[in-house]
Amino acid sequence: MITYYNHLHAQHQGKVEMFRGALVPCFEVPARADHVLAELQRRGLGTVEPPHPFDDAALETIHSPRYLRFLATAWDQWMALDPANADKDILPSVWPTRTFRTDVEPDNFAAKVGLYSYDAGSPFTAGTWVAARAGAHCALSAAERLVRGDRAAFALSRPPGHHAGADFFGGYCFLNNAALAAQHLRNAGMAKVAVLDIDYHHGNGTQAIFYDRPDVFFASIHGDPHTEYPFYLGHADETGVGAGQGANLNIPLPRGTGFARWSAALEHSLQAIQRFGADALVVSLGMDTFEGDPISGFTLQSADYLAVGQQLAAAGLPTVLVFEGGYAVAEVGVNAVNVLEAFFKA
Ligand code: SP5
Ligand code: ZN
Repeated sequence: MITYYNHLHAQHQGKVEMFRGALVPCFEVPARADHVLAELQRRGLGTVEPPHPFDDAALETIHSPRYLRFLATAWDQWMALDPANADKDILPSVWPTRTFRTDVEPDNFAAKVGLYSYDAGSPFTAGTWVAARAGAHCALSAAERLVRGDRAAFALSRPPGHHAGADFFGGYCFLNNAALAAQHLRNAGMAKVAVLDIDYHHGNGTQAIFYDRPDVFFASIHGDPHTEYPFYLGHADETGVGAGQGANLNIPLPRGTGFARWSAALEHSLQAIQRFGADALVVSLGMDTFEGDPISGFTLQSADYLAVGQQLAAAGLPTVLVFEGGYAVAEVGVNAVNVLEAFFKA
């Protein structure tokens, strides 16, 4: 199995995020990806390469041109406000909620940041655009391997992607890597693609991107949004709209859920994906379902991830795996590579 490793990921290094009225150190840190890479190399699992280049039109298959222009120029706009901004992250502080207009892009920079985001937990830094774009290229490169006939490929990148929508960032995510991979498979001629999101948090961005589409099935197993981030999407009654009706499956589970129940939800999701008739699978591989995760509430153990890899492999579909969340930094390498090794050996 080939791994496309985002060699530029460390250029995205947020300092602080908002939590309960205070700015606290970011959970989404460069060491996360370093640990996964080190564990892959320790076990000698497949080959590791940097992503292939793609032009920005590839990103427009999912993201709006207006949003991409914002991401590409945000840091320069920030620096133009005050040279002292070099030492600070961009964090949004104002948003257009219900009754406000979102069709007019304001000139004010803080207002623009709010237009293109939905939380104050996702700092935008000097290297965020460069890192996120290379990460998207990892996902596109991995998808291209499936087009060329490979059984599986892994996009090892950060920042993660599944909370990012067509025109907004949030949840530590800027470009939706899994959605880009799925669309790349569709454009290459695969008629039906499924995205299976097993990050602890609901993949609101991916769901929103494909919600009205019959050709991309989205399934997600996650902490119940009544209590868990991202709160405002991910309920079980969200089943798709219009032509996409029936092509969205949410399985919210309560805090404290362990592997027996979680694994049954995975089996249920994979059966739905089989019934849908997917030609390929994109897995949003978040490792924040781990018991030791500092911001999440499920209780999966490291050894459980071997069984996850076996379950995914048993679906028998060409599979792109895209790294998402997982904040127990010391364990994230072992846990992620347990999935990959079990998948690879199945
Ligand atoms: C990709 C991904 O996993 N994004 C998750 C974003 C979650 N952001 C909100 C984090 C809330 C932090 N709560 C801290 C609880 C400490 N006990
Ligand atoms: Zn997550």
